[in-house]
Amino acid sequence: MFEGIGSYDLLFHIDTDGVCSGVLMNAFLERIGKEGELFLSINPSFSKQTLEKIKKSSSDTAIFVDLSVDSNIESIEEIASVKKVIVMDHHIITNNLNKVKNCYHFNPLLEGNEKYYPASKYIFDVLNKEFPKLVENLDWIACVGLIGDSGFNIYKDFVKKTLKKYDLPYNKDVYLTKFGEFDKLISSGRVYNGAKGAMKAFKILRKNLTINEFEKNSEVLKNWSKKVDLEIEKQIELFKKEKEVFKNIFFYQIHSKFNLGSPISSILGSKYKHKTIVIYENKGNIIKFHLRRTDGKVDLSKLAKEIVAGFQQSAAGGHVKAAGGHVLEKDWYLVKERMKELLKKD
Ligand SMILES: [Mn+2]
Repeated sequence: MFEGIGSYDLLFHIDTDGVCSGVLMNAFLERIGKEGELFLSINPSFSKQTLEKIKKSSSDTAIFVDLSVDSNIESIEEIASVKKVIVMDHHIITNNLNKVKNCYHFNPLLEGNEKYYPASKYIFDVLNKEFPKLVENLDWIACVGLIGDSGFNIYKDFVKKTLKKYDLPYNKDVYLTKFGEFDKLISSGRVYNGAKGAMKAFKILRKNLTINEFEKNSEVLKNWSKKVDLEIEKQIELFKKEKEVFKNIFFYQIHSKFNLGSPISSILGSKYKHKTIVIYENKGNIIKFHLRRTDGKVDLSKLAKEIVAGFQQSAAGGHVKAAGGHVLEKDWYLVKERMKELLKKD
């Protein structure tokens, strides 16, 4: 399948797992002599402009990693009418894109593998199986990505083994290991500056494919990360005072110049394991929300889809313990009420 590629566009999710997936794919394709045209860090529900850009680019293949674009089947069909489409993802599936002509859809769930499988680890494993020599020194990038997607507990042995391989110390608090530190650096791109920041993190990582080089050349990300940390501390304090409590749900609206929804909800999710954490932010006329529930008692992917169902310009998706979505601001009140109704017996 990869042999048939002439030139490609690469689209990746803006979080750590997405950036690492993108870098793994890009490094592999460079090593087999393929050139990329367009690199874009995007969200799963991408815009019309992005669609046009991909359609018009001179590449013959569009590759999407860590993006659940199967929920956006019309756009994928449009792209597949002019070029080959490869999707490598791990999110819950809405459509099997292998049905679309010219489209190749890889997802562990399509192979009957229900185990939680962050995209960067999945892509690394797929490539490593066929081309072990080409990717053997990229294993650490898969570790960083899977930590970013909260997969550490499931892939502890792989992370331990890889730390050892590079003579790095292990710590049972994974965020105190080198790979946990790198996850924080890469995610600070998105947090500090959205898709543009994620792109910056991608560019730095793809140019620095060894641990030492990345460590040395990630000053920009280190600076962003420091600023982000201060802001996170401030927001956690505000959360304690201002959160809205309903039964076992904690609602909190963030007002910040950074994109803190995802990191704040993850921190609070692991702190309050038996609460459903709902963090939301106002972005233009849209409310973006982030859900976390670490004890697994509520299926958040299902919940997220149920609460936005039927609302205009809405989207939702994710995993059992972490999910999110967006709705128009005018509908947010109703979405909240629906959530309260669905969780009133929890
Ligand atoms: Mn992911």
